[in-house]
Amino acid sequence: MKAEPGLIFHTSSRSKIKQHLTLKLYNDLKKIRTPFGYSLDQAIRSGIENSDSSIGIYAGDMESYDCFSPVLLPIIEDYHQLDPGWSHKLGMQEAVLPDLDPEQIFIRSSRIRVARNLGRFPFSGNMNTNQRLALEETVRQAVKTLPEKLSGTYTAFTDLNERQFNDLLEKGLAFPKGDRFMDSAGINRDYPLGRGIFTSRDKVIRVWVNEEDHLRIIAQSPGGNIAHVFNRLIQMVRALSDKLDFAFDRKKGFLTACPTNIGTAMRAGVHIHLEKLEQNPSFLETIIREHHLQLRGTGGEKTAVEKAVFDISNARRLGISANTIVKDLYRGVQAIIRAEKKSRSFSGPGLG
Ligand code: CIR
Repeated sequence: MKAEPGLIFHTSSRSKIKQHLTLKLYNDLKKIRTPFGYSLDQAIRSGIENSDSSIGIYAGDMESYDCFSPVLLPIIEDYHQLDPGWSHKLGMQEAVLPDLDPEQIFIRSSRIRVARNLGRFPFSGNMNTNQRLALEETVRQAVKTLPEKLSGTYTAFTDLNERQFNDLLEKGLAFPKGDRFMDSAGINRDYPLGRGIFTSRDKVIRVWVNEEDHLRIIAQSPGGNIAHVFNRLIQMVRALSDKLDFAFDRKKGFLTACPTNIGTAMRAGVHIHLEKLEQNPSFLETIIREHHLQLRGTGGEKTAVEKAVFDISNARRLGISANTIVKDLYRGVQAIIRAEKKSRSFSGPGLG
């Protein structure tokens, strides 16, 4: 039988979409259009064009999750390793946890982000220029009326000259154009138009507008005070959800462009310097796995580890609450610091 043109995934591809999209399923779903006109061919384009995709599918709106559920659900259950009867778990309450690294020896910074999308707009890869600008305007108005303790400034990237923009990029404040996976999905279209960043006055909170998701709400602070970062994030998420209607499903949680992010849509992590454990990767991996964490390179996804600074964050996002994610991270990083301290003391002073 001749394969449909849209089904020619590269033979080397190990993506979830290749594993789960049978020809029959493709034929069943190919004529469907979501209310914002998104098709399966658009959804899987990134996986076709990038043979090294790990997932290979993006949602074009919240309805994509219903329209393409015969292929998206198995991918979600496989990626998130869900048990039968799984469901999003509510629970995002202020936490009280001592600083993980009060002497600031190991942890460079703590960062927690959630992704949010607005249900009444198509998602990033499926937006036209006007929709992207309208979304930006909606967010710009919403952040103007935040309570005093959350207030700050919104900067549209197109309002900056090249020097100002590069300066923000270097400081990690602006976000660059997305990678080739996002490019194939249409997420980079019109960049930097319609993109911008809100920064709170205390600089702990940032909101990226129109990156992979409509909003990435981020709280970040130097050191290991994870509870402080989490609590600031919660305040901002609550304030914004009073003003904006986030795409949400009772079973799947918060809906995002990439199915790997649905549920809590949260990544909670630290940048941590591990000069000894770097030399013992299998031991580090064991602790990471025990605590349901994930190791990434210094610059995040698909980057290398530089100068022994690891990005360690939660591997689970769906089927557990935001508070459990923070607890997992906390206990995991505690165990990692204990192991790193032990290895440093075995080497003796001045040897490491
Ligand atoms: C891919 O399929 O490789 C890209 N679309 C990126 C997937 C994103 N995230 C992930 O694996 N956590």
